[in-house]
Amino acid sequence: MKCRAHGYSTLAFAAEWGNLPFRCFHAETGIAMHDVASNPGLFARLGEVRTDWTVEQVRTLFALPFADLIYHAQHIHRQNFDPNRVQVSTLLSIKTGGCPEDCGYCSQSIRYNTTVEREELMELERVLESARIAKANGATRFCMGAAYRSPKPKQLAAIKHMIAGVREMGMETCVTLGMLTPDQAVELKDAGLDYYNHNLDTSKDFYGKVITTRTYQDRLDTLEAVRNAGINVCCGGILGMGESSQDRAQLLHTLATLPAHPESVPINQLMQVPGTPLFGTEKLDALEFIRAIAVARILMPKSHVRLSAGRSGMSDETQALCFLAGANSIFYGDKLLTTENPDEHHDLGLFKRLGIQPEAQRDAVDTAHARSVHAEAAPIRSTMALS
Ligand code: SAM
Ligand code: DTB
Ligand code: SF4
Repeated sequence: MKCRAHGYSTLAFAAEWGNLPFRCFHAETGIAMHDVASNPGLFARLGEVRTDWTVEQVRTLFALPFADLIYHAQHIHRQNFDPNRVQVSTLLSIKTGGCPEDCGYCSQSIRYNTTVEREELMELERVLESARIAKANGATRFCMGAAYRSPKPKQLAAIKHMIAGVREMGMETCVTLGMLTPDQAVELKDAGLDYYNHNLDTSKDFYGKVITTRTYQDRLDTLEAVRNAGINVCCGGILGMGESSQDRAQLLHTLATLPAHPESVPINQLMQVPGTPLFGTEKLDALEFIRAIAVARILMPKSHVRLSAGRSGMSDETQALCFLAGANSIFYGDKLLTTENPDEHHDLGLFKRLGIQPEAQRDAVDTAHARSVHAEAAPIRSTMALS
């Protein structure tokens, strides 16, 4: 690396940068040379897909001046993706409410007095009808969520039919059903499942303040089972639950130091549900949320970072900054699982104003194993009804 202004090599610069009168930037990467010099283990390796990040490095990224952070995130984003394409998923709650777990944010736990009514597992035909509509509206992935601690054999059998049916329509499939055993993960893979969503939710340290009925290790075990079964991993968390900036750094650090990066990283903003313990939590500064998106993009350069729950409470400008920071996936449709999402009309308008096109389905979905999906960036060809 050579400084554009001074022609110093990184090493010479490292020795002398303290004497220079202004910041120098590397000609190709735009990285500030004093950053490289003071933290070569971090900045000299930006853009590399790596799983050996330290928490200190993650905190250093969070602490960058906002413009520098966004610059790095956007640079890395462009190395791996078309910056004007966003992947579109649609979400359906196939089994709502009555969940025995105590997740402090959740509308569906039986422990909290929310307005969500308990429903049985949805009939296959109703699920497929929703999937048809989602596909007609331009979604390329259909995500089915169930309020389970973990699925029972009979439930899994029914859900496998749903997966097969949605896949037959030519959409990618994703389910989130709680904890899985390794055998259940293999069963889902055999049914044609492309992605399994299972979030870490927050840092290991803060976790106990949000959930007591399953451990952080339980979550890591399920992620391992999913990965070993050859299913793409969708794993992220929730911000704005009252966690500290250190917790946000730790969450992203844990995600980025898994044996392989999740293919999809949903970053949710807490949807505050009356009746849940986390209702009334102080709202997270939007700039902190955008920072977290940018850091996720830098740490996991080839993963899709999903701007997930919480968009209905964000301004268009905040969402635009999230896309600029490297978010390239959303949930499309006016309902998440039980809470609201921006209506389709609004999202279409936002995409149009930002010049964003929906991403076409990846060709690689048939050979869904993580590394193969990551081998190439998504094809830039939209088959979607949206424009
Ligand atoms: N019951 C399964 C489980 O928890 O593993 C799957 C469904 S659960 C609703 C999926 C994820 O949605 C949670 O792990 C959490 O990250 C996210 N989520 C749930 N309620 C939320 C809320 N109120 N705000 C933001 N994200 C939420
Ligand atoms: C994820 O990370 N976010 C989605 C999906 N995975 C399943 C769920 C968001 C749920 C928001 C609250 C609700 O609608 O109940
Ligand atoms: Fe149950 Fe999932 Fe809600 Fe936790 S997040 S209470 S496991 S539905």
